[in-house]
Amino acid sequence: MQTMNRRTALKLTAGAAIAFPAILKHTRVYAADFTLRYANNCPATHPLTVRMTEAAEAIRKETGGKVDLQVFPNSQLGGDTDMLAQLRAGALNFFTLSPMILSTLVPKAAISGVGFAFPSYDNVWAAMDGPLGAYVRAQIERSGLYPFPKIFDNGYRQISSSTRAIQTPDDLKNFKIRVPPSPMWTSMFQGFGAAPLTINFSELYSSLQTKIAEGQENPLVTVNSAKLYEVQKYVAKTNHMWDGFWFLANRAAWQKLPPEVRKVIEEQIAAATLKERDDIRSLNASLEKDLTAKGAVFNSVDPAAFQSRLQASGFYKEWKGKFGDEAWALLEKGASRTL
Ligand code: X2X
Repeated sequence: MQTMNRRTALKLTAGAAIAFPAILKHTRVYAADFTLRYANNCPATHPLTVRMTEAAEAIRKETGGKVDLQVFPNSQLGGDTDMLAQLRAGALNFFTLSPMILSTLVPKAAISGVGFAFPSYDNVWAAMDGPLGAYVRAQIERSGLYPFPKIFDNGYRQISSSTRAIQTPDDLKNFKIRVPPSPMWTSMFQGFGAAPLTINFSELYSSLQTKIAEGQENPLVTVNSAKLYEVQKYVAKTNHMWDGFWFLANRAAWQKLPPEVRKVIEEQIAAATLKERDDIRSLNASLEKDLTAKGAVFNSVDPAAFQSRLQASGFYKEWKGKFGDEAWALLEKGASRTL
């Protein structure tokens, strides 16, 4: 394939005098003042990637082309643990990460992922946009990262399997289930009696395809956008935990940006977050039908049976001890229940 650099392209088109200004605009001859890199683990069609791509465009427009926010979706730059290291080193400016995986760096960040904590989205947003979120953000700040005020949604998580339907907690016995890298995730599935395997999302599809793992757990939006239905058959509607994505910045690089640039970015990310939350909520409600049409076999479960298995395993006692009374009290208040 023949390639053309920008200068050649300009020379070629400069002859067409009338079209020149329009071409200038579209070929972006002037480099941006700030080239910023954002990455995530989500496929191109996932609402997080869709809304972040829109936000990048809005930021470019609002800053008159000064800010070029480049979006690298789909674990293009590596798995979550790699991308977190890149963010800390400054190779990435921004990264969205599950609080549970972030807990490998900021242990208390995992508090929002305690199993069966939030009975509804009303509880989730009141807690995460309120006192619990503020507590976690203060913990994250100590690590050299800057968390944006609002967390994106990942969704309520469901268990899928290629080998058997998960109807009761007993069906999880010795079940080879992939979990993301995070001590509490491993502990939770050990509590159910399963055999959890820690695997980054970037390796999830292949681990299911090769049957290294029999199953996994993710919101339906992810089962659909990452095409996990191609390598999974059963989906149990466990809603065993809510999960989000903190929008994280490398703090040193963030603070170097002029205040007016930071303001535009904060506003656009906040708008993208609210739209993404709506997308996830409505998609998760409608996807059962689409996934069934693609061959998935759904079943409901009694969540209380799963939660009491966790209780009996000592999961809540252990994690309450690890998080401490202050964090636990904020979680219980946000969830409006005693755990
Ligand atoms: O790794 C996962 O399963 C995912 C996509 O849900 C997270 O980022 C936590």
